[in-house]
Amino acid sequence: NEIEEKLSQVLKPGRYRHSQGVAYTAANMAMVFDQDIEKAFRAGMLHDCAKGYSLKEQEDFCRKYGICLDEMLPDSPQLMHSALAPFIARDCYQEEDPEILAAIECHTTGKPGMTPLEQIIFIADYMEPNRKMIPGLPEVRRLAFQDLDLCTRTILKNTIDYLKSQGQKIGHKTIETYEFYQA
Ligand code: DGI
Ligand code: FE
Ligand code: FE
Ligand code: FE
Repeated sequence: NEIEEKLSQVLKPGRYRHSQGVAYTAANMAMVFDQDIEKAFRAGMLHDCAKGYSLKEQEDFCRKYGICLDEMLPDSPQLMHSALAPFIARDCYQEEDPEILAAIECHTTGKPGMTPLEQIIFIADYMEPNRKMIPGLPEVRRLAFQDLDLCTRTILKNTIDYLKSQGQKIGHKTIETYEFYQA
C-alpha cells in the first residue's frame, strides 16, 4: 500500500526491513492477545518513520512541532525519533488513529500504564526477527507471546543494564516505566 511504498523510499533498506519485521511481529502478538491486528501492523510499519531524517533534521522538526528537546539533547538524541514519530505519521502518512500515534510515540522508552497495543509495539521493536542477537533476547522472544507485563519489565531491565554498561544517560521516562512494571 501507499504507506509501505513511501516508507521504503524514505528509510534505508535495513531500517525498512526492521519496520516490516516489527509490523509482522506486532500483528502476530495482536492475534495472541486479542488486539486489533491491522492497527498493530500499521503501528509497526510507522514506528520508525522519523528515522528517515538525520539527527539534525529531527532536531529541526522537533522545534517546528514544539517538542521540548531538553531531556533529549545533548545526551539522548535516540529519543528524538520516537517523540517525533506521531507528528510525522500524521503529516506525511495521514495516520490519524490516536492509539497508533500513542504507541509509536512511546516505542523507545515505554511509559507507565501502557495499553496492550503500546506494549506490543515496544516489545516487537526490541525482538523482531531481524534484530541482531544480544544477551537475553531468546527469553524476551518467548515472553513476548506469553506475558506482556513480564516481557516489558525484562526489556527495560536489559536496556537499562545495557545503557549503564555503555555509560549512556538513562531518560527519566525509561526509569519511570521500569519502576511501574516492577510492581
Ligand atoms: O529505533 P530502533 O533502533 O529500532 O529502536 P529504539 O527506538 O527502541 O531505540 C533503541 C535505542 O535507544 C538503543 O540504542 C537504546 C536507546 N535508548 C532506549 N532508552 C534510552 C535510550 N538511550 C538513552 N540515552 N536513554 C534512554 O532512556
Ligand atoms: Fe525506534
Ligand atoms: Fe525499542
Ligand atoms: Fe525500531
